[in-house]
Amino acid sequence: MGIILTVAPTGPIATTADNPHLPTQPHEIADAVAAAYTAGASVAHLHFRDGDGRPTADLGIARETIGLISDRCPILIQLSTGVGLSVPFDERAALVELRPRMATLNPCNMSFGDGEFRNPPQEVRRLAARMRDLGIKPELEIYDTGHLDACLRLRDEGLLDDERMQFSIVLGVRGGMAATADNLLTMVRRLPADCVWQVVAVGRMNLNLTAIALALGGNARAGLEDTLYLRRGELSAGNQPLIERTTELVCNLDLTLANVEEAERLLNLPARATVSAPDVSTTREVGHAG
Ligand code: KMH
Ligand code: ZN
Repeated sequence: MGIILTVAPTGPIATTADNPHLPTQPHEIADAVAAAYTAGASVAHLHFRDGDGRPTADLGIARETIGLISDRCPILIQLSTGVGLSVPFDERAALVELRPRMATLNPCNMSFGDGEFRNPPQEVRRLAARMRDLGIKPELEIYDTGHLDACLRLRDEGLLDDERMQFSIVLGVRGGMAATADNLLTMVRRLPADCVWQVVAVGRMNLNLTAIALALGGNARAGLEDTLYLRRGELSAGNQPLIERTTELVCNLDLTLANVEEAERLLNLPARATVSAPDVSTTREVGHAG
Protein backbone atom coordinates (compact mmCIF):
# COMPACT_ATOMS: atom_id res chain seq x y z
CA MET A 1 0.00 0.00 0.00
CA GLY A 2 1.51 3.31 -1.04
CA ILE A 3 2.02 6.39 1.08
CA ILE A 4 -0.10 9.39 0.15
CA LEU A 5 2.21 12.39 0.12
CA THR A 6 0.47 15.75 0.44
CA VAL A 7 2.22 18.98 -0.43
CA ALA A 8 1.18 21.97 1.70
CA PRO A 9 3.02 24.80 -0.03
CA THR A 10 1.52 27.87 1.69
CA GLY A 11 -0.25 28.01 5.01
CA PRO A 12 -2.27 30.84 6.49
CA ILE A 13 0.30 32.49 8.72
CA ALA A 14 3.91 32.72 7.50
CA THR A 15 4.88 35.57 5.19
CA THR A 16 7.68 36.12 2.71
CA ALA A 17 9.39 38.10 5.46
CA ASP A 18 9.63 34.82 7.39
CA ASN A 19 10.86 32.87 4.37
CA PRO A 20 11.39 34.64 1.04
CA HIS A 21 10.75 31.34 -0.81
CA LEU A 22 7.14 31.08 0.41
CA PRO A 23 4.88 30.93 -2.66
CA THR A 24 1.93 33.29 -2.31
CA GLN A 25 0.70 34.13 -5.81
CA PRO A 26 -1.24 31.69 -8.03
CA HIS A 27 1.61 30.95 -10.46
CA GLU A 28 4.08 30.52 -7.58
CA ILE A 29 1.80 28.06 -5.81
CA ALA A 30 1.18 26.21 -9.09
CA ASP A 31 4.93 25.93 -9.74
CA ALA A 32 5.52 24.52 -6.25
CA VAL A 33 2.67 22.02 -6.58
CA ALA A 34 3.71 20.85 -10.06
CA ALA A 35 7.28 20.25 -8.84
CA ALA A 36 5.98 18.33 -5.82
CA TYR A 37 3.77 16.21 -8.07
CA THR A 38 6.77 15.34 -10.23
CA ALA A 39 8.61 14.28 -7.06
CA GLY A 40 5.75 12.01 -5.97
CA ALA A 41 3.06 14.05 -4.20
CA SER A 42 -0.49 13.00 -5.00
CA VAL A 43 -2.47 15.60 -3.03
CA ALA A 44 -2.12 19.40 -2.88
CA HIS A 45 -3.45 21.11 0.27
CA LEU A 46 -4.11 24.70 -0.75
CA HIS A 47 -4.36 28.08 0.93
CA PHE A 48 -4.49 31.30 -1.08
CA ARG A 49 -3.18 34.83 -0.56
CA ASP A 50 -4.29 38.15 -1.98
CA GLY A 51 -1.93 40.53 -3.80
CA ASP A 52 -0.65 41.78 -0.44
CA GLY A 53 0.09 38.26 0.79
CA ARG A 54 -2.87 38.09 3.19
CA PRO A 55 -4.92 34.84 3.48
CA THR A 56 -8.03 34.94 1.33
CA ALA A 57 -11.00 32.79 0.33
CA ASP A 58 -11.43 34.79 -2.89
CA LEU A 59 -13.05 32.41 -5.36
CA GLY A 60 -11.36 34.05 -8.35
CA ILE A 61 -7.88 33.59 -6.87
CA ALA A 62 -8.73 30.03 -5.86
CA ARG A 63 -10.10 29.18 -9.29
CA GLU A 64 -7.11 30.73 -11.06
CA THR A 65 -4.63 28.81 -8.90
CA ILE A 66 -6.44 25.51 -9.29
CA GLY A 67 -6.68 26.07 -13.04
CA LEU A 68 -2.93 26.69 -13.28
CA ILE A 69 -2.26 23.52 -11.29
CA SER A 70 -4.69 21.39 -13.27
CA ASP A 71 -3.11 22.56 -16.54
CA ARG A 72 0.20 21.21 -15.28
CA CYS A 73 -0.65 17.98 -13.45
CA PRO A 74 -3.51 15.75 -12.25
CA ILE A 75 -2.68 16.09 -8.53
CA LEU A 76 -5.74 15.77 -6.25
CA ILE A 77 -6.85 19.14 -4.96
CA GLN A 78 -7.65 19.56 -1.27
CA LEU A 79 -8.84 23.05 -0.42
CA SER A 80 -8.28 24.38 3.07
CA THR A 81 -11.50 25.69 4.56
CA GLY A 82 -9.36 26.89 7.48
CA VAL A 83 -8.12 29.63 5.11
CA GLY A 84 -6.78 32.01 7.76
CA LEU A 85 -7.80 33.29 11.17
CA SER A 86 -8.94 36.68 9.84
CA VAL A 87 -11.38 35.28 7.25
CA PRO A 88 -15.07 34.84 8.26
CA PHE A 89 -16.42 31.30 8.38
CA ASP A 90 -19.00 31.89 5.60
CA GLU A 91 -16.31 32.96 3.14
CA ARG A 92 -14.16 29.99 4.10
CA ALA A 93 -17.07 27.58 3.65
CA ALA A 94 -17.93 29.00 0.21
CA LEU A 95 -14.71 27.52 -1.18
CA VAL A 96 -16.35 24.09 -1.32
CA GLU A 97 -18.68 25.48 -3.99
CA LEU A 98 -15.69 25.16 -6.31
CA ARG A 99 -16.14 21.41 -5.78
CA PRO A 100 -12.62 20.22 -5.09
CA ARG A 101 -12.24 16.48 -4.58
CA MET A 102 -11.30 17.15 -0.94
CA ALA A 103 -11.45 19.96 1.60
CA THR A 104 -10.45 20.34 5.22
CA LEU A 105 -12.99 20.36 8.00
CA ASN A 106 -11.86 21.88 11.29
CA PRO A 107 -14.29 20.59 13.91
CA CYS A 108 -13.88 22.92 16.91
CA ASN A 109 -13.29 26.46 18.07
CA MET A 110 -9.84 26.94 19.53
CA SER A 111 -7.08 29.36 20.42
CA PHE A 112 -4.48 29.37 17.67
CA GLY A 113 -1.26 31.06 18.69
CA ASP A 114 -2.34 34.53 19.79
CA GLY A 115 -5.44 34.33 17.61
CA GLU A 116 -8.78 32.58 17.59
CA PHE A 117 -9.78 29.86 15.11
CA ARG A 118 -13.56 30.10 14.82
CA ASN A 119 -15.34 26.85 14.02
CA PRO A 120 -18.73 27.11 15.76
CA PRO A 121 -20.60 23.78 16.07
CA GLN A 122 -23.63 24.73 13.94
CA GLU A 123 -21.49 26.19 11.15
CA VAL A 124 -19.27 23.10 11.16
CA ARG A 125 -22.40 20.92 10.87
CA ARG A 126 -23.65 22.99 7.92
CA LEU A 127 -20.29 22.78 6.16
CA ALA A 128 -20.02 19.03 6.77
CA ALA A 129 -23.51 18.55 5.31
CA ARG A 130 -22.69 20.64 2.26
CA MET A 131 -19.49 18.70 1.67
CA ARG A 132 -21.38 15.44 2.02
CA ASP A 133 -24.00 16.62 -0.50
CA LEU A 134 -21.34 17.75 -2.98
CA GLY A 135 -19.32 14.54 -2.63
CA ILE A 136 -16.26 16.33 -1.25
CA LYS A 137 -14.10 14.19 0.99
CA PRO A 138 -13.36 15.92 4.30
CA GLU A 139 -9.92 15.94 5.78
CA LEU A 140 -10.61 16.16 9.49
CA GLU A 141 -8.08 18.32 11.28
CA ILE A 142 -7.75 17.34 14.91
CA TYR A 143 -5.67 19.60 17.11
CA ASP A 144 -6.70 18.17 20.44
CA THR A 145 -8.08 14.94 21.88
CA GLY A 146 -11.66 16.24 22.04
CA HIS A 147 -11.60 17.18 18.36
CA LEU A 148 -11.55 13.50 17.47
CA ASP A 149 -14.65 12.94 19.61
CA ALA A 150 -16.33 15.90 17.88
CA CYS A 151 -15.64 14.27 14.49
CA LEU A 152 -17.01 10.94 15.67
CA ARG A 153 -20.18 12.72 16.83
CA LEU A 154 -20.55 14.27 13.36
CA ARG A 155 -20.19 10.78 11.94
CA ASP A 156 -22.82 9.44 14.33
CA GLU A 157 -25.15 12.25 13.23
CA GLY A 158 -24.74 11.10 9.63
CA LEU A 159 -22.84 14.22 8.57
CA LEU A 160 -19.62 12.33 7.84
CA ASP A 161 -19.25 9.11 5.92
CA ASP A 162 -17.80 6.47 8.22
CA GLU A 163 -15.92 4.70 5.46
CA ARG A 164 -12.22 5.51 5.29
CA MET A 165 -12.46 8.68 7.38
CA GLN A 166 -9.43 10.90 6.77
CA PHE A 167 -7.65 12.57 9.68
CA SER A 168 -4.80 15.00 10.10
CA ILE A 169 -3.37 14.82 13.59
CA VAL A 170 -2.11 18.38 13.99
CA LEU A 171 0.64 18.78 16.57
CA GLY A 172 2.51 21.90 17.56
CA VAL A 173 -0.11 24.64 17.21
CA ARG A 174 -0.15 26.82 20.33
CA GLY A 175 -3.66 26.16 21.64
CA GLY A 176 -3.68 22.54 20.50
CA MET A 177 -1.64 19.45 21.34
CA ALA A 178 2.11 19.86 21.71
CA ALA A 179 4.37 18.27 19.10
CA THR A 180 5.40 15.16 21.01
CA ALA A 181 5.62 11.50 20.05
CA ASP A 182 3.51 10.70 23.08
CA ASN A 183 0.61 12.85 21.86
CA LEU A 184 0.88 11.34 18.39
CA LEU A 185 0.70 7.79 19.77
CA THR A 186 -2.24 8.65 22.00
CA MET A 187 -4.20 9.93 19.02
CA VAL A 188 -3.22 7.11 16.67
CA ARG A 189 -4.41 4.57 19.24
CA ARG A 190 -7.79 6.32 19.42
CA LEU A 191 -8.45 6.58 15.67
CA PRO A 192 -11.31 4.50 14.30
CA ALA A 193 -10.40 1.35 12.38
CA ASP A 194 -10.23 1.69 8.60
CA CYS A 195 -9.31 5.37 8.63
CA VAL A 196 -6.59 7.15 6.68
CA TRP A 197 -4.34 9.51 8.60
CA GLN A 198 -1.27 11.69 8.55
CA VAL A 199 0.53 13.87 11.03
CA VAL A 200 0.73 17.62 10.47
CA ALA A 201 3.70 18.48 12.64
CA VAL A 202 4.09 22.22 12.93
CA GLY A 203 7.52 23.62 13.67
CA ARG A 204 10.84 22.06 14.55
CA MET A 205 9.50 18.56 15.32
CA ASN A 206 8.22 18.32 11.75
CA LEU A 207 10.74 15.81 10.44
CA ASN A 208 10.90 13.61 13.54
CA LEU A 209 7.14 13.28 13.90
CA THR A 210 6.67 12.72 10.16
CA ALA A 211 9.16 9.85 10.41
CA ILE A 212 7.39 8.38 13.44
CA ALA A 213 4.01 8.68 11.71
CA LEU A 214 5.32 6.89 8.62
CA ALA A 215 6.71 4.10 10.79
CA LEU A 216 3.31 3.80 12.49
CA GLY A 217 1.49 3.41 9.17
CA GLY A 218 0.43 6.99 8.50
CA ASN A 219 0.68 9.07 5.36
CA ALA A 220 2.92 12.12 5.04
CA ARG A 221 2.57 15.83 4.44
CA ALA A 222 5.39 18.23 3.64
CA GLY A 223 5.76 21.88 2.78
CA LEU A 224 6.26 25.41 4.01
CA GLU A 225 2.82 25.51 5.66
CA ASP A 226 4.16 23.26 8.41
CA THR A 227 7.78 24.30 8.73
CA LEU A 228 9.85 27.04 7.17
CA TYR A 229 13.12 25.32 8.05
CA LEU A 230 15.01 22.39 6.61
CA ARG A 231 16.98 22.04 9.80
CA ARG A 232 17.64 24.21 12.83
CA GLY A 233 18.72 27.67 11.65
CA GLU A 234 18.47 26.83 7.92
CA LEU A 235 15.44 28.15 6.05
CA SER A 236 14.16 25.81 3.36
CA ALA A 237 14.81 27.23 -0.10
CA GLY A 238 11.23 26.59 -1.18
CA ASN A 239 8.91 23.63 -0.83
CA GLN A 240 10.95 21.23 -2.89
CA PRO A 241 13.72 20.52 -0.34
CA LEU A 242 11.01 19.59 2.19
CA ILE A 243 9.25 17.38 -0.35
CA GLU A 244 12.50 15.70 -1.32
CA ARG A 245 13.55 14.95 2.23
CA THR A 246 10.16 13.31 2.75
CA THR A 247 10.36 11.19 -0.39
CA GLU A 248 13.85 10.10 0.76
CA LEU A 249 12.44 9.22 4.15
CA VAL A 250 9.69 7.14 2.52
CA CYS A 251 12.29 5.37 0.40
CA ASN A 252 14.65 4.76 3.34
CA LEU A 253 11.80 3.23 5.34
CA ASP A 254 11.29 0.84 2.40
CA LEU A 255 7.87 2.31 1.65
CA THR A 256 6.51 3.45 -1.71
CA LEU A 257 4.54 6.51 -2.73
CA ALA A 258 0.97 6.23 -3.99
CA ASN A 259 0.29 7.79 -7.37
CA VAL A 260 -2.90 9.78 -7.91
CA GLU A 261 -4.99 6.78 -8.95
CA GLU A 262 -3.84 4.77 -5.95
CA ALA A 263 -4.47 7.72 -3.63
CA GLU A 264 -8.02 8.00 -4.98
CA ARG A 265 -8.56 4.33 -4.16
CA LEU A 266 -6.93 4.49 -0.73
CA LEU A 267 -9.01 7.53 0.20
CA ASN A 268 -12.14 5.99 -1.25
CA LEU A 269 -12.82 9.34 -2.90
CA PRO A 270 -16.47 9.79 -3.70
CA ALA A 271 -17.51 9.97 -7.32
CA ARG A 272 -18.36 13.47 -8.36
CA ALA A 273 -21.77 14.62 -7.10
CA THR A 274 -24.47 15.81 -9.45
CA VAL A 275 -26.00 18.23 -6.93
CA SER A 276 -26.06 21.75 -8.30
CA ALA A 277 -24.36 24.45 -6.34
CA PRO A 278 -26.33 27.63 -5.48
CA ASP A 279 -24.52 29.99 -7.83
CA VAL A 280 -23.47 28.27 -11.03
CA SER A 281 -21.61 31.34 -12.25
CA THR A 282 -19.03 30.89 -9.51
CA THR A 283 -18.90 27.13 -9.46
CA ARG A 284 -17.39 24.51 -11.60
CA GLU A 285 -15.63 21.33 -10.83
CA VAL A 286 -11.95 21.75 -10.24
CA GLY A 287 -8.92 19.58 -9.89
CA HIS A 288 -8.28 16.13 -11.22
CA ALA A 289 -10.94 15.12 -13.70
CA GLY A 290 -10.97 11.47 -12.60
N1 KMH B 1 -1.94 25.20 9.32
C1 KMH B 1 -2.84 24.32 10.03
C2 KMH B 1 -2.24 23.98 11.34
C3 KMH B 1 -6.72 24.08 7.45
O1 KMH B 1 -5.96 24.15 6.50
O2 KMH B 1 -7.91 23.76 7.34
C4 KMH B 1 -4.18 24.96 10.19
C5 KMH B 1 -4.94 25.09 8.93
C6 KMH B 1 -6.26 24.44 8.83
O3 KMH B 1 -4.49 25.74 8.03
ZN1 ZN C 1 -3.84 24.27 5.96
